[in-house]
Amino acid sequence: MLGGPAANLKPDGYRLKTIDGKIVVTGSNDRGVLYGAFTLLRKVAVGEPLANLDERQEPRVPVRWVNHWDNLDGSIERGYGGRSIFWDNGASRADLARVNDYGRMLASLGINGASINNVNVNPRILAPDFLPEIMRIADTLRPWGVRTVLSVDFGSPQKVGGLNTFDPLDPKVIAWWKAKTDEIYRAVPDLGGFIIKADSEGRVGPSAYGRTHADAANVVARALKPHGGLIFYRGFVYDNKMDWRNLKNDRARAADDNFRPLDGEFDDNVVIQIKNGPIDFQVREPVSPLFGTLRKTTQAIELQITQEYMGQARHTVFLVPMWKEALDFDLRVGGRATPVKARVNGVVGVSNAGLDDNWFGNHMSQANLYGFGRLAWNPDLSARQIAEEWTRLTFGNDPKVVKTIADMQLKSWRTYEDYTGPLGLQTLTDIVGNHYGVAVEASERNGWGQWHRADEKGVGMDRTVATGTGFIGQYSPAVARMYESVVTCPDDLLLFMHHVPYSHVLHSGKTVIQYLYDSHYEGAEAAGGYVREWKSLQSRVDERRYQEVLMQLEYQAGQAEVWRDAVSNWFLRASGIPDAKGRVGHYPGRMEAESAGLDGYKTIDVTPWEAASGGKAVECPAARCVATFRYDGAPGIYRIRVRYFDQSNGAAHFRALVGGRVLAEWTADDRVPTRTIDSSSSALRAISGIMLRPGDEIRVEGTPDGGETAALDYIEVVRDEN
Ligand code: GCW
Repeated sequence: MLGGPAANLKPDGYRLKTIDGKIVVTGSNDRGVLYGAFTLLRKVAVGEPLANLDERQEPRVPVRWVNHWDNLDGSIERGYGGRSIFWDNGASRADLARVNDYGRMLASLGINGASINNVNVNPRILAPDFLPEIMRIADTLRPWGVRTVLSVDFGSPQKVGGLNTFDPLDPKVIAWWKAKTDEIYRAVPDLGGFIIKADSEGRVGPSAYGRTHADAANVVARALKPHGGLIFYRGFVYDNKMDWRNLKNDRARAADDNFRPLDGEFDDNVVIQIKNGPIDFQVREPVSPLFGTLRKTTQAIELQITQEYMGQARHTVFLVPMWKEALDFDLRVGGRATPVKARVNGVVGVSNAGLDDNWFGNHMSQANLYGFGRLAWNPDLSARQIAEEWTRLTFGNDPKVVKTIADMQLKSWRTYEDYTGPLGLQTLTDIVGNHYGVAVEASERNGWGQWHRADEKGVGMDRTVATGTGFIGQYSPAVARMYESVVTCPDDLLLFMHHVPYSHVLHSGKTVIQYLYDSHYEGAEAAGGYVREWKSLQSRVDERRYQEVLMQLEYQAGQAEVWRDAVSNWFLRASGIPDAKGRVGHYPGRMEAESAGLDGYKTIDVTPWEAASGGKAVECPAARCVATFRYDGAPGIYRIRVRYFDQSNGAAHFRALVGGRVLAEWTADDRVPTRTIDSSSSALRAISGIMLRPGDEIRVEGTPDGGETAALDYIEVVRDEN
């Protein structure tokens, strides 16, 4: 039964109450009633008792939005779940059924707005003839209480308006924004507002006219004001052509340096949208100091649901524990308890769901949208509660399933950090390329400012006030004191804040270099453990999803080894300090392809060298090539692991044989973000239960296809655990 408006509830709040055996849902507005109904459904699904319900729920913040980085051609920037649900070929998608489903999913989480186009804006979004396309999408989202929001280009007055300027103080420009905004609101009266990325990564902004971000935000804010619209102006402003040789330069400073002087100059419907960390959605960052700096400006936190630097939905990484750390972080403003969650009026998530059945390209990644919505509503929920709820709603209430999946999700961020960038190194990925595979030096010696400054003596960015970039001084005195000293700086952020020798001893008692080795082995081991844990759920999870998740986890475990070997070898070479446990550089059972008998295959150097074992691989320049390995170990039953390369520009074919008998054949047709032989294309095929005797010949045959050269890295003969 649905009741009418309830008094004393914040907008979107609701109440659930059992009265005379009936459940009454009352809401402060339509949305509240809808949210109450969804909460009731959730309670039914997870098996909560309904007999004596009496619950009031109110959202912590009024703005709970998702952002999409969808391009009008249907592609998605940093999207891993297929093509856009909104756009296709320059117009709204003919069939918007998935937008309707998406709106329902958002409503079930209490999310009340969605921006539907990339912050790297195609200015056509504001062209007069494009308005019907926006209306179709807004009409589809509206029944779910989801307001449509548009990303707009700050140069629009010139690019679509035909003016000769976009100077925010020019009366023609002011009039243009007003007229354009009025026109949009006539078509979409409940539009949430606009998002602007200006003066950032090649987008135009107020700097073109020597104006400030406040001038820029306010001109748009004033056009939105009569309609109740908000402008979300992104704090993600930095110089991507910074001189890396200057040790005082620091991208982490940028947001605070840019916006601190403007506090108090923004109109009241301007919201500064600040990424959780000062760099860019890395696996570990401190919170942005800007959350503490702005006192007279409304702010929102921007979290990234899409797993750009977090394994791109090929790795299971549950982000709720990370987001909670950011939301709970105490900024100590004015010496008083000031958690980030108390400073923000909005929580925004970069969602990038796509047309794939599972929305994100990986079943487990859906938990991140779920968790985002739940935290946006109530940041005090525990990560475990969210993980368990999601698992129950997604895979059912079998206690073993719930525990196994929730446990895996809850440790997955730490695991990923362990093998991709511990101690505050940030994600050691290819930051100038696909942001996916490992490339330790990709962040150095360029203008992007994601430096970690590793050399033969030490590692880490000195961001101290005393000797470094001064970034730490942007925090309140209490927080700055904690980070400024290596004695009190937490190990997890040590290399984000300090440059130390490899022999520096952490609070844990380990040296930095040994921690780097150990964490990579532990992370890879944990990723391998997920496969075993998942296998214990066979027949408890439906077969299709069981197999799909199994494949994903096996792949992740294989990639974790690539990361482990690449990062640990890179630091071994840089530091010259061996692994105290003797693992790095020693791989029992491994036989390099470049040392095998090669028929047709040619040895090549791989770039970066750490992406392949021994820095080399073999590739096939002919129609078919063969690599022959001789087994010399003890007789027994073994697993043969073939590490090969699977790029996106072909589907090479492989066969593995022992003594002329075919053990396995496969086609390398995985979806990976690279066309070259590197860590992103590194792939693993494991063949179990193989009887081997000394002197046996193991042959791997490769047949290239398209641009893919059937390249091989190594094979490993290991004891079979099955
Ligand atoms: O993390 C970076 C991404 C860009 C993105 C940018 C931003 C939309 O690599 O793809 O652009 O951040 O947040 O604006």
